[in-house]
Amino acid sequence: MNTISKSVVAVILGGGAGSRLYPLTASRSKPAVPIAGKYRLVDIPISNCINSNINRMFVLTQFNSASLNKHIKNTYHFSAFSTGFVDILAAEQTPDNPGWFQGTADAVRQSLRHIRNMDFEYILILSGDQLYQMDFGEMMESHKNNGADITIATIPVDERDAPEFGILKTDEQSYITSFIEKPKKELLPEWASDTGADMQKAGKHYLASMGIYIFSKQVLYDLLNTAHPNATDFGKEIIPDSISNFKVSSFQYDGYWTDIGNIYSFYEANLALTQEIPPFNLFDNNKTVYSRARMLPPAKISGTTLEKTIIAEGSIILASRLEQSVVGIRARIGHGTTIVSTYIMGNDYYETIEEMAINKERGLPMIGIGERCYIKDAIIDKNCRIGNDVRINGGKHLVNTDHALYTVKDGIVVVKKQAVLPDGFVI
Ligand code: ADQ
Ligand code: ADP
Repeated sequence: MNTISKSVVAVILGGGAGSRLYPLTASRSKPAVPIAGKYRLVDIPISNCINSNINRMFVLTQFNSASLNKHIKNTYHFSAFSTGFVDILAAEQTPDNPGWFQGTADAVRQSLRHIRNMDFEYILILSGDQLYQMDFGEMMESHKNNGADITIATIPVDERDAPEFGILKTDEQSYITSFIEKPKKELLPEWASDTGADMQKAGKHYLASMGIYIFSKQVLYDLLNTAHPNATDFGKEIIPDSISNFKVSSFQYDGYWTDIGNIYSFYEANLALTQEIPPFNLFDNNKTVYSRARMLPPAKISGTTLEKTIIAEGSIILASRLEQSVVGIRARIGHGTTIVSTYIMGNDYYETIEEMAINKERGLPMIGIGERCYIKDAIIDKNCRIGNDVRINGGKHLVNTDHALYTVKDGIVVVKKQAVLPDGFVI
């Protein structure tokens, strides 16, 4: 075990009530939401940890869904000679705590009883809904070299994004001198920083917290248990209150990093993977994104024009055209169908020929997407049955709605898990 894996334990914040990613989180916890055709959200922070030689991880989640358990159990195996593990800690009722995690700080506080007996010096706290590839070793070095109590990873952002984040200012030594959580637009002028010539040119004048923190162990205990025993949030309470009492340092990051916490940003980040040179690189020898090895057959495609499209293994595609789309594992798409700017999550299983025949008699469409459909600006959750001649025309002209079979959010149509859309259905 090298020094970083000995000294650091990572805590991945797997999500609160999960309402921002609804309906994808209707039946699964947020870390289990499928991304990029074959991964789950939680694979991103876990892979970043593994690639940074951090192999002790806790995933904090509000509820312990079957898909999250299965995924973690089947994916992250460490050898008997390693101390590595990925453990899920779901909010639990105890005699002195009746409820769920009240917020990020409360989630970590409640989990400390599981973590405290372990041997470590630093806790790395990560969000579960961000897409990025970062070497935490460099951040750890900076924390130690600066003699910091807390280090926050930061990234320059522009005026449009700044109100969504914690914004901070630093001195010449990169110590944080002030912090405001999600400032109103009117307040922004007084929060501008010198972010460097390139960033200024791109209009990125504000230094935002990435919600990635390193705490020295005792500092975190003191803050959560002694100084702020009732604080529920890092961004709203713990971090702003620490600035004047502790050495809080900024570690500025300049790679690709994006928040995928709501339907639109989740959709955009998935589709961005189809670009010729995507900002998030799945094809990197040194930064593997780990996921469950499924032993699926290769994708089988016939008669389809493919334009900027990712197709996961195990798919059977007979469609006419797929454009700027991500097609997940075991997806099935029928003849004559066109799919544009859509993320199809795929399926958990195949139907047999006999099952398809029985379902056809009953008038139930096959699992997957039928013939002559047109689907644009949509997310199709797992195991949907979309019949023939279905038309889903997403876009800003649609108003936000929540229907039994689908939800519309910011112009994106999300077809719910296992939904059955009969032949000729139109959205
Ligand atoms: P937000 O992302 O808005 O801002 P928050 O909603 O607290 O903050 O979520 C942080 C992470 O914790 C997310 O991954 C979320 O899913 C998870 N989480 C939230 N509540 C939880 C709970 N009760 N139990 C377990 N996990 C929970 C934060 C910071 C900002 C910073 C941005 C960067 O507060 O300062 O700029 O992150 O994205
Ligand atoms: P075993 O693997 O002996 O059956 P458990 O089922 O109790 O043990 O542990 C499951 C996982 O928990 C293992 O992968 C192990 O690495 C991990 N683990 C080890 N120490 C701790 C700890 N202190 N807290 C939480 N999980 C731990």
